[in-house]
Amino acid sequence: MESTPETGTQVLPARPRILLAASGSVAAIKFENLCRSFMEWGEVRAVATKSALHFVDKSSLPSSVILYTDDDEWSGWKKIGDEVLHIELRKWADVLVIAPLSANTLAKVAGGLCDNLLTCIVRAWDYSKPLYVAPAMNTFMLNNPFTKRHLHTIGELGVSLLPPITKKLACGDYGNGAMAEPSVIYNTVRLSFNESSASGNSKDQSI
Ligand code: PCO
Repeated sequence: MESTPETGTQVLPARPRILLAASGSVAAIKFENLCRSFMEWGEVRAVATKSALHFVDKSSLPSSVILYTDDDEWSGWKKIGDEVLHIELRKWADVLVIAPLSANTLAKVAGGLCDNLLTCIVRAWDYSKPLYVAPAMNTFMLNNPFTKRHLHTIGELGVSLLPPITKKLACGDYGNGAMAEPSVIYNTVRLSFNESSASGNSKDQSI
């Protein structure tokens, strides 16, 4: 986000640059819907992990949304001085939204691991810019003590939680762990981004 040189006051971008990421949960079937919602507000670029690609129908994504995958990370890199994709995307974005956030990607980012494009972006993230996560996983995984620990750790970094909801899950179980509805994700991020940008504090919605 830019600031005025005279005052240092943050300028709210008219159309923010939104980096929307999906990791490997079945809730990634809703990624297209999320992309279309966020396009109403800003410029959208998308990232999908290898596991997310099981659930994201690439051909259904809006043509204006560039989808980056792990294959793109190094295919454009030829020599010293060339751009590195995860650093360029980290610089480009005004806001990062990870929806869905799988149990595995949550554990990796909480531990600082960075073995794919998405986790490298998070590992390089500038926490003065907002980062929202919408976890999605089976209830047994959600209730596992690791989840609480990992959410607590990323909350301390300034990550904002879009909590999962209770409903019938993909496996037929009924319980908490479904990704928040795309409309809720979109409205919550947009409102909180605008509020925190206006107050000059992007961390006031932290977990
Ligand atoms: C898989 N995990 C899940 C958790 C994520 N599920 C959801 C919803 C969808 C249908 O409304 C799949 C989007 O249930 O977010 O199901 C093992 S049980």
